[in-house]
Amino acid sequence: MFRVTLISAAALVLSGFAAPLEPGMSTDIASLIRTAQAAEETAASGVGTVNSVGAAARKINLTHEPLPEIGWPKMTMDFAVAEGIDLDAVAPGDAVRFSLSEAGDGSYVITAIETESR
Ligand SMILES: [Cu+2]
Repeated sequence: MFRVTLISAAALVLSGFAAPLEPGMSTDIASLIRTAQAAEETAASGVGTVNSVGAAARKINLTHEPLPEIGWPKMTMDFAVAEGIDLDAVAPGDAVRFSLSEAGDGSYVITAIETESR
């Protein structure tokens, strides 16, 4: 929902105001567009196994298979999870398929996750 809202806001800005990303464009608008573009792009998708879920902290620990799109080997690590992702739907031991987007500070955030049928 967060992602859709941002993209809609950016689309509104692009269609309703001056040409996009012109010099002199308000920093707020430029930053809104960059945020929407970042949220839109899936940097990598992969599969892994859930080790732990921190629903309150919106973190999940996964052992993921290699992610060739971003050059990562198989590893075990914590991920931040985007707003709107239901962490009650996953539990330790689940095999999952997930998507990542770059958070803008060089880290990656999970923007989609679902259990794999097996
Ligand atoms: Cu990793």
